[in-house]
Amino acid sequence: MLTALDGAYGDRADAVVVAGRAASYEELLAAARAVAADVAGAPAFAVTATASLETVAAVVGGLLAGVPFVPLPPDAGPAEREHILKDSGAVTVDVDFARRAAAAPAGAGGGPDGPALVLYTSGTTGAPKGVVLTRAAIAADLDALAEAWQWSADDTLVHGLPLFHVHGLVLGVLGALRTGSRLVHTGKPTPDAYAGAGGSLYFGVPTVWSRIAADAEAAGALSGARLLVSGSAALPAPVFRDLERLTGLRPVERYGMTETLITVSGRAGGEVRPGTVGTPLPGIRTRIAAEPGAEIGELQLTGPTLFSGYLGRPEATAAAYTGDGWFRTGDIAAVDEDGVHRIVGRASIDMIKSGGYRIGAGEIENALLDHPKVQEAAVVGVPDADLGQRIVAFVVAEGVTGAELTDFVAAHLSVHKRPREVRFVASLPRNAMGKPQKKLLLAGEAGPASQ
Ligand code: MLC
Ligand code: AMP
Repeated sequence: MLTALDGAYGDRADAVVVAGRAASYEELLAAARAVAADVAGAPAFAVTATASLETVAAVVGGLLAGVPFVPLPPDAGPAEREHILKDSGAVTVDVDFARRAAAAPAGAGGGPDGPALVLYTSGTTGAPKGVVLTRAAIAADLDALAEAWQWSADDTLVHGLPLFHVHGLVLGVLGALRTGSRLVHTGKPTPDAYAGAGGSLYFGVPTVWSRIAADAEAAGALSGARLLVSGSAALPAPVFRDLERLTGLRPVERYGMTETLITVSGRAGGEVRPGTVGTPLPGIRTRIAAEPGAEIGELQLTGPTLFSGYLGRPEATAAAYTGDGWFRTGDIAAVDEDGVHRIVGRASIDMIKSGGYRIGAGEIENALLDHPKVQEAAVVGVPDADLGQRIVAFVVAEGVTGAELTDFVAAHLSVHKRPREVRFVASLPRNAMGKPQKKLLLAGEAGPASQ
C-alpha cells in the first residue's frame, strides 16, 4: 500500500522529515516493523499522535501488522483519552524510533477491506465517535488525489498539520508514502516554517493560509511551489486573492470529511475559482438533496472512499445514510452547470469548525455542565477572521471566571476544543420546548470573514 516503502522510488537519508528529524524509508520501515511486532494480534492500538517520526512509524506499523491504529490527540485531557481508549478497545503503545526490526511479524498484514484507522470525530451531540477507515478506502482516495493534483515522487510535500486527523495523517503522511513524494512536516504550521521548507506541494487549513497571506515575506517564499492546497474548512475569498497576489499561485481547494475522506477537489492545472471546491474525484458521485425549486441543499455522496461505519454504533452508521444508500454529509452545497461544487454551510448550528477542527457544540456543553458552578451552557461558533469560527460559550454560573471554565474544558476534553470566549448570562433564551435558541445568541455577530 505504501509504495515508497517498497523501494519503488529509491531512498534518501531525508525522505521523511518531521519536526526537524530526518529518516530514510529504510529506517522508517525498520522502526515500523518493530511497532508491528509489538501490536500484532491486538484488536487496535493507540499512540499519542505528536508531530513526530514516532507517529509516522506507528501508522505504518499498524498497516504492516494489519491492526487498526487509533491516534490520540496529544492535547487531549483525561476524559477524552479515556473515552477513546475505552470505546476503541485499543491497547496503548509507546513507540521508540530507535528500535528497529528486520522483518514484519510472521502472518501479519491486513486485507484491503480490513480496518486501517479509527479516527475519533465529533457529532452535534455526545462524545466523539470512532470512524473506521479501510485500507481500500484510503488507497482509493490517495490515488484519486494523486491524479487530481498530479502528485508524484517528484514532489516535496510540506505541511505542519496535526497527525490525528485525515488531513495531516491520511493525506499528509500516507499520501506522501504512497506517491513517493518527499515529506517535510514542519512540526507546527507557522508561516516561517512553511516559507523555509522549500516544497513543491503545500497543504494547509484556511487558518494556516490566512496567517501566511498576512505575512508577505513568508507568502513570497512559496512562489516557487507547484501547488498550494487548502481544505478542512472554507477558504475565505480574500485569503485566496492575497495568496494569488503574493505567490502567483491560485490555491486549489478540496472538500472532505473524516467519514468520506476527500471527495471533491479542484485540479492541478485546471481552472479554480475562489469559494468553490472543484468537482468530484474519480469514483465519487454526488447529489444535492434540495427542496423542489431550490438550488442548494444537503450534499450527499457515494464512492469507494467512504468509511465502513462508526465503531460499535450500527444505528449511528445507518442514520448517516439515506434510504437509498447515499452518505449524508450534513453540509449544504450547490453545484453549477460545470459540476463545480460550492459549500454554502453546515445544516446544523451545533457542528462547529474552528481552525479546521470539527467540534460538536454538545460535547463542549456537556463538559461545561460537568463543572460544579455551571447551571446552564450553550455553545456556538461565532464567525472569526482567523479561525473561521471561534467557540463561544454562553453560561449561567456564579463564583467562577471565564478563564477557569476555558481551562476546565481544555484540561478535560482537549486544548483545541476550549472556548475562546465565555459570556456570562442571567438565563439562556429558550423556545417553548425549552431548547436554547442559539440563533438568538448569534444575532448581532459579524458575518463570516469570507463575505
Ligand atoms: C492556550 N493554550 C492553552 C490554553 N490556551 N493550553 C492549555 N490550556 C489553555 N487554556 C496553548 C496551546 O496549548 C498551544 O500551545 C497554544 O496555546 C496555541 O494553541 P491554539 O491557540 O489552540 O492554536 P492556534 O494557533 O489557534 O491553532 C491554529 C492551528 C490549529 C491552525 C495551528 O487550529 C490547527 O492545527 N488546525 C488544524 C486542524 C486540522 O488538521 N483539521 C483537519 C481535520 S480533517 P503550543 O505550545 O502547543 O503552541 C478534515 C478533513 C478534511 O477536516 O477535509 O481535511
Ligand atoms: P472533519 O470530519 O473534521 O474532516 O470535518 C469535515 C467537515 O469539514 C465537512 O463536513 C465540512 O463541513 C468541512 N470542510 C472540509 N473541507 C471543506 C472545504 N474545502 N470547504 C468548506 N468546508 C469544508
